[in-house]
Amino acid sequence: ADSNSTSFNKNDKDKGVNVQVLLRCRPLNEDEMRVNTPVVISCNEGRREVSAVQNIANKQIDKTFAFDKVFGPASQQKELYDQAVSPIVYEVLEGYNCTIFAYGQTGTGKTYTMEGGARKKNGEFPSDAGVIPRAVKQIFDILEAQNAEYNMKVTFLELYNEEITDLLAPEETVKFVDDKSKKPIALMEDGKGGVFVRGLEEEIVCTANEIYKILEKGSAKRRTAETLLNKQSSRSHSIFSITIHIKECTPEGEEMIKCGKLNLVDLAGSENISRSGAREGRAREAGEINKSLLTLGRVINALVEHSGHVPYRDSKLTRLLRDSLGGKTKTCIIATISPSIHCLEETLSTLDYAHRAKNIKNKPEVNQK
Ligand code: ADP
Ligand code: ZZD
Repeated sequence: ADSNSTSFNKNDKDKGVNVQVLLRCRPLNEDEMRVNTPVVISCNEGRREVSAVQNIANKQIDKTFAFDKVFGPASQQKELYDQAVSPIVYEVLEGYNCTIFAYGQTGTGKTYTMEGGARKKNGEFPSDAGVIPRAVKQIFDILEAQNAEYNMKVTFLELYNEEITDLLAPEETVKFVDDKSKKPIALMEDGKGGVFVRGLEEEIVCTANEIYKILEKGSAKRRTAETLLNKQSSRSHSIFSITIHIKECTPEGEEMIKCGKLNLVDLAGSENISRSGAREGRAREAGEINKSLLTLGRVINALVEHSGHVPYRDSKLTRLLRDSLGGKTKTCIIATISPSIHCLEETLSTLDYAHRAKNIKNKPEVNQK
């Protein structure tokens, strides 16, 4: 049965709900086509399988991995959204917290999948829009069709080298990094096992267009910060979150507030993180080890191996997303890969990592108010 439907009975839920893992393979780009780059990945969407062709000692050995859904190189943004993300948005509106991660090597389509093509000057919705703008549009379409009474707020942050940048904070905080006016951002325990980001700007929004403007502002700020601080964007994580409160009346006429939150996470490039943990040697010397990404891998390992201590506290990313990894949030991971032979080693590492993550179980709960 389709495990991401909402038709679980109570017993299923007590045992937990697996993290959903989707695999997306991008097409070869023009340059790769021009030089006839060999393709080593085949996607069978119907069987939900991905195979990597490996030539070892002149023998062709295929490695096949199964996922909850597989999107091949020809898959369009709308297809992935309608099949994989739209059901999650419905759950957010039912009062669940949900998280969608994009995981993969740099250049495989994480940002393309999460953000997609740029906003058009004529205001038209881009056909290559990614998960974030589509989710925003769907949320407002549904709420407006239901004539619902709601309020909504968004946050947008970047995590680079264990430092959080608020992408919605006023401009100056980026321009003058040492300025006294810089608002301190700190991760605080909320006393209930969760964390919150103290000092993070929360923008209250009423329309989809307001959110698009905020995304524009946040993206611009991210780029400025990258240039000024000489950041390498592939090493940063971004988290865009939407929190929605919906007022509802029970059949008895009682007022009820449903609250759901959607976290959309574009992770740093997964290269330099080996299958077992830190890549030794060059990457380590160059200081390229991403503490948050490494810890994410270790948290996943600890969860799937039930090895007792789960090192959530070892990085900001895993502290921020703790509830998405073994907690009450419904989680979906979109793993992205390239079909090229030149990426094979990293691709196998991503396939392995993503396949393992399928074994994480969460215990989703509706937020009660
Ligand atoms: P990442 O965020 O993983 O580093 P990008 O999203 O920047 O990767 O993608 C790298 C390049 O490949 C971009 O030019 C992007 O437009 C293109 N691309 C990625 N995925 C797809 C896809 N599924 N279809 C078409 N083009 C894609
Ligand atoms: N990937 C595009 C941004 C880029 O790098 O330019 S697309 C969507 C999600 C998060 C941040 C930005 C966006 C994006 C956008 C485009 C142009 C200016 C700002 C933001 C977008 C795309 C469609 C609708 C809304 C926002």
